Amino acid sequence: ANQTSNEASQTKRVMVIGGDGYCGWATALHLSKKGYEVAIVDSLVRRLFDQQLGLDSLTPISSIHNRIRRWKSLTGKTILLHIGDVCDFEFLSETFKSFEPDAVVHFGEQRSAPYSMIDRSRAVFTQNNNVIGTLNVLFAIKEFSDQCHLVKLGTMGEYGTPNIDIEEGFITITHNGRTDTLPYPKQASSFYHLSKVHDSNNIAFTCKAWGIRATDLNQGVVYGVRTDETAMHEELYNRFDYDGVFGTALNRFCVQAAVGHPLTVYGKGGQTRGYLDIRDTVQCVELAIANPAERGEFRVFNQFTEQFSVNELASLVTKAGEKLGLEVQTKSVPNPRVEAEEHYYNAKHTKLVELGLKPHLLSDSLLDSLLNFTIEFKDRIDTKQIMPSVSWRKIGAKPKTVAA
Ligand code: NAD
Ligand code: USQ
Repeated sequence: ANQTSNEASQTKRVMVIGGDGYCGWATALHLSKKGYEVAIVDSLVRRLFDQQLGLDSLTPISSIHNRIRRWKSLTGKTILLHIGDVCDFEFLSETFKSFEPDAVVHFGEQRSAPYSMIDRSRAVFTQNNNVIGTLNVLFAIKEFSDQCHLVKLGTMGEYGTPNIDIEEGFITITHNGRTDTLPYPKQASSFYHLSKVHDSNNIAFTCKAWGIRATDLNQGVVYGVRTDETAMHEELYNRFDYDGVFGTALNRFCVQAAVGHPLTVYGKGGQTRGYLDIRDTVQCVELAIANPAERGEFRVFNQFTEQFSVNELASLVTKAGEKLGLEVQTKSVPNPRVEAEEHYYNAKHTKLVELGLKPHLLSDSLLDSLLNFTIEFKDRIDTKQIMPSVSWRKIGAKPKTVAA
């Protein structure tokens, strides 16, 4: 039987790695509100990328210290904070020994596909940061908290766009008369997405070899910004990326509509992906924690609620914008990426629903409030950051153009 979050929250100490980021901050607050003991671990490297590339969140975001102080003053709840890099094993060991987590939610990676395709040094940074960081988390669990459940953020992009249905992690294949259930084939299409494939393999292996319990959440593209907790005070606001490096499809389109920039559909726009509302990200992570994997089990959940093509998103934003009196145009931008622009896509996503996920589907009212939110912060939009600046084919050709 599934545990309810109330029962589970009595005992659970949850370490949120990457808890200063977009998904991590919303999740840390949600878990704290639900009564979990939360410790945020973050190197703050994401704030540094913004400074290095001259980018900024649409929303002004407070320092992590002020965020946590504000949360305490509003709710009386304490969130512990450990600033450091999970690639530094000494730091991670101390953090594990002092906090003794029952569960670790690992969001703490370099998560932008374009960032990983800027040049060689960013490609190497991405794979080093992500793969070694996760490997260190696995070693820390083995050495210091071997009952601890790892909830790891993966990506739907690990599967690519095969011409058959996508299963949740595993596929049963009959070959030359014999049958086996095997990891679903991976065809990632950026050095970032590939880092997640490498992580999944390392996690699956340590579940077998050491009996680690792990859930790999293959998340789709997240949209939205407000959750119940981040909406409580401006110092709790979440980040909202709209630039060509860290901004993701639907969020970018809303900002573009707000400033009258044509929606940037890359290539033919038939690229189809799984999407979810950030309010469902926090719900899914809590469900995974409340219903942990068994010892030695490597579970994979596909974490998204609906599929859309880029063209469908553009047309939804156009309609929603028109209702608000915005004139929204779409422009086909030469695709900076190497990806299929017209393809079959049908991915399963039932396991989180079976655990109790109640999805917030993309609705007119959500699009309306997201558009109004972007309009509210319109003066902060730097339109120079909107067009894509990183090319998959010309990687490293002009490394300075991104910073300029
Ligand atoms: P984000 O960049 O906003 O947050 C990531 C956080 O991790 C940042 O605060 C960063 O400083 C921290 N971090 C990075 N490397 C670290 C390290 N070595 N040690 C400690 N902290 C480190 O990203 P996000 O959008 O919140 O994504 C969180 C996770 O969810 C990522 O793993 C990402 O791949 C995954 N994901 C995100 C989306 C999305 O649409 N945003 C979709 C699918 C999956
Ligand atoms: N796209 C456009 N126009 C834009 C931005 C994107 O057409 O202005 C297209 C892209 O070419 C791609 C699709 O939209 O085909 C999605 O791109 P994205 O930038 O929204 O998302 P992606 O690069 O895949 O990465 C994001 C997160 C990443 C996460 C991934 C989930 O940054 O951390 O892993 O979504 S998934 O897409 O399921 O792999």
